[in-house]
Amino acid sequence: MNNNLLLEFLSEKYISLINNHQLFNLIKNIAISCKKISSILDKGNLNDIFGKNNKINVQGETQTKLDIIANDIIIHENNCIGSLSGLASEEMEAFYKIPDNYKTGDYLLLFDPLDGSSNIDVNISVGTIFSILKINRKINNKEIIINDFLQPGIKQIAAGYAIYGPQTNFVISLGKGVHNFTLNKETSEWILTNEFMKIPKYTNEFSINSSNSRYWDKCIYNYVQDCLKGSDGPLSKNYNMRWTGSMVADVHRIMTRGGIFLYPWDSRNPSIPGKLRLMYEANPMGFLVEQSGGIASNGSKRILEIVPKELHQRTSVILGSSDEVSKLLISYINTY
Ligand code: AHM
Repeated sequence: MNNNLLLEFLSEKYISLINNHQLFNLIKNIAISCKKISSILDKGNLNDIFGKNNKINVQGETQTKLDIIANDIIIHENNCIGSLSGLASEEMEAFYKIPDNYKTGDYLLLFDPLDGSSNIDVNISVGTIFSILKINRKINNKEIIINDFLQPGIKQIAAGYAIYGPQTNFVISLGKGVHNFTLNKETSEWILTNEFMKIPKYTNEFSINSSNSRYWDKCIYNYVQDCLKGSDGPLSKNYNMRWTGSMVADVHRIMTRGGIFLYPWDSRNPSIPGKLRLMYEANPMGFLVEQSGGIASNGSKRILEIVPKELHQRTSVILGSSDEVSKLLISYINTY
C-alpha cells in the first residue's frame, strides 16, 4: 500500500491547487471537520449524542442532536479561513454569510452535515456530503445573495463526501477523477486507498426503498418488476437488492462495486419532485458518479444540468452504472 496523504496527493495531482490557497485551505478544513465528526461518532452514545433535537428543520424533518453538532463543526471549522463568502446547509433555512469580522473568499460551501442521520442510533453508516462552488461575479462589501448559490451542478469546482462506517473514508473529486482516502485513526491521517475510482459499467445490483412501490411512476415500477423477474424476465439476469437508507452508504457501494441507486419522484406528495436535495445531495453525488464513469439523471435530464430555483430544491435521483441507468432512461424516453 502507498502512503499518499490527502493534501500532498491532491497538490501533486492538481498543480493549480498549490497556488490556490483558498481552495487548498477549504479542502483541508473540510477534511478536518470530517475527522472531528468521525471521532464524535466513534464514541456513539457514550457522549449522550443520540436521539432527537426536538426541532424541525427546513425540510420538515426532525433534527437529530448529531445533525446540529455536525452542522456546527463544519461552520466553525470553515467560516474564518478566508476561502468562503457563504455556506448553505440542509439543516439551515437560510444561507450563512461569513461574519463581518472575518476575511471572505471566492468560494461557497454547500453541505449535508450528516446524511442518513436516522441510522445513527442503530450504528449504520452515515456521512457528510459537500459541494464547492465559486462565486461567478465580482462582489462588493461581502454582499452575497441567494443567486450566487443557485448554480447548476456542472459548475461545481469540487465535491465529495465522508462516510463514517467500519472505516472512515473521504472521497473527493476536483473534476478530474475521484479519489478515496481512508482515515488512519492512530495517526489521524487520510491515506490514499483508491486513486481514480471507476464505477463498473454493468451491474446486477439495484437500490431503492421498495416500500414506496405503490406510489412510483410506471417506468420505475416496471423496471423494478423486471429486476425481480431476474433471468426469467426481459433483463435476462438475476439481480441483488441493497438499501441502507443512507445515501452516502448506498452511493459509496456503487462507487466501489457498481449498482443503480434510485430515489424517484412518487405520488405520496406529487407536487414535490423527489425526496433528495439537489444542492446538498444530488449535485455532489452526481458529480462524483459522472467523474467515475457513471450516469446521474432525474429521469428526463442530467442532474448536473438542472438549474436550481431555490436552495432547498428537491429532485428525483437515478444514478450509477452507465449501462444499467441508460436502460432505464430509454424506457423514460419511450414512455414520456
Ligand atoms: P436525511 O437527509 O434526512 O438523512 O434524508 C436523506 C436520506 C438518504 O440518505 C437516503 O437515501 C434516504 O433519505 C432514505 O429515505 P427513506 O427513509 O425514505 O428510504
